[in-house]
Amino acid sequence: LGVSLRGCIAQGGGGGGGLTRGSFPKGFVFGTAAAAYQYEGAVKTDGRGQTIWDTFAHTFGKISDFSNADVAVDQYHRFEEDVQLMADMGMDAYRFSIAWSRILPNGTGQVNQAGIDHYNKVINALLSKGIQPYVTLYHWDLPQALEDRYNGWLDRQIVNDFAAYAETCFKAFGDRVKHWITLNEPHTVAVQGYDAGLHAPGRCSVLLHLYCRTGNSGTEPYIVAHNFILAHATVSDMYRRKYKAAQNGELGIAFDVIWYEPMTNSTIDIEATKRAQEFQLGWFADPFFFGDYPATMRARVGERLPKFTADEAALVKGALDFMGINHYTTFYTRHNDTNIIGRLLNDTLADTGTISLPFDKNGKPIGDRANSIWLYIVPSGIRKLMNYVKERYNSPTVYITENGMDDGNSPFTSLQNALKDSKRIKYHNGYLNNVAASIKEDGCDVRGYFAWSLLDNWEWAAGYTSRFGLYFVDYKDNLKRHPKNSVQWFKTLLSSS
Ligand code: PSG
Repeated sequence: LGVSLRGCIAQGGGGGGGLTRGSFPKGFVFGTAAAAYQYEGAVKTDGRGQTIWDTFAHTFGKISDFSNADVAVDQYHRFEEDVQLMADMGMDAYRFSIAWSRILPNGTGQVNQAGIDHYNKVINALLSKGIQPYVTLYHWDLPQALEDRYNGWLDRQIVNDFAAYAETCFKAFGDRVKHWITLNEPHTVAVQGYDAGLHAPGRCSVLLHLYCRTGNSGTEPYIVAHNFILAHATVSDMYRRKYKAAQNGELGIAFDVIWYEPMTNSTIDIEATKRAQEFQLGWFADPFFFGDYPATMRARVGERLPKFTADEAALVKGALDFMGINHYTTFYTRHNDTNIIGRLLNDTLADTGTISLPFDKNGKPIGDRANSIWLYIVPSGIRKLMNYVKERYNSPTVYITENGMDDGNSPFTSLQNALKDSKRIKYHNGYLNNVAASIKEDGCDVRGYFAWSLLDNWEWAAGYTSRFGLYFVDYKDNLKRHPKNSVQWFKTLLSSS
């Protein structure tokens, strides 16, 4: 607790904020994280096929600032400059994603050599600066062809097609890539893409189909979740059988996890808090450790929750080499079984019988807010989460695959002021102090930490209104990158011993 308290108090302005490399075990990996569609742009370059996010972003009314990521921050053309920015900070690793539709423009079939060439150049540029590639295979940009052919993740055929794509990547890049994140946030995709309809492919049945043309919020999230789990398990099995011996890499999933605290100390709210977490992390992680979904989910979702056959359960159980955790915030949870709003807006939330909010029962916010309406700053949450993971899953290897906060994108903020991101420094200092404590004091097996994000970038349905970068991107001046103060803070930390 001492460490986490100090973490909250330290402003971290002096660089490192008391933290040093030595606060973490030897070999602890520091990196930044990114994703293809949010960064690359060049959506029609070198044979890239269209994706469901191109389609979604170009559908009127889906993106809050009416933007799209056709250009994004142009990392497709500027990766060399961006790798240098990472090297300047002393980063050990870069987590980025491969766009499936650059490798296989139609999702399956003919491999696009230009796509392979591109990622070879990126990987080699990183390695030449001593930066390890942590590669995400799927960060939401499904080839549109597969959505058109069989509704993408809703069809079991996706498991085979994803495995074929993954195998292409292992063959092309596996000699140099030793850490693979097969899937980014399958939970976010299931809920936002198929229940609330706020993310591609924008399917839902909430609000009497007024918001989404098609979909079924009560069933589809559970079906795509099942296929995500089988997809990772199938890829893991294939990698272990055919590539592991020669390449010796590791495969994980990046799970999105909000930490939940009970809103009151009543038994009913404490039970609700456990349930909310089982419906979030447990939904996707339990099958890999226990071979099935949490019993609470089976009880509440009933026949809508798909079942694993005995063979599938055996394939899934044990198929994670490490757990990636994308963690940003903490909410309060209370029991809520007459969930009218849930039933109207979000069926999987209604199924939980809970409601989670960033305010306590008196309306007091749980912490300082960032720009995003869901992002409240609660550094102690990450330590509690690491301990929860350790207890529930018997000390798995964990990487924090994303952690960070955003500022707004106001036209009235001067460049000079936008670079003064003391709130971001305080955020990373607070969260990193708690990660360090979870390792040193609590014995959690956390191996690395990736700040979201290297640069400001295109924040999905929030478009360019949200700035998560350590580097500021000037959208009005040729996407020029400018270091925010947090860059110097990381540099000081990473050059310490
Ligand atoms: C993750 C978690 C929440 C909302 C959005 C995300 N939450 O706790 O309510 S998305 C995730 C994603 C990355 C985003 C980043 C920031 O993997 O692509 O840009 O976080 O939203």
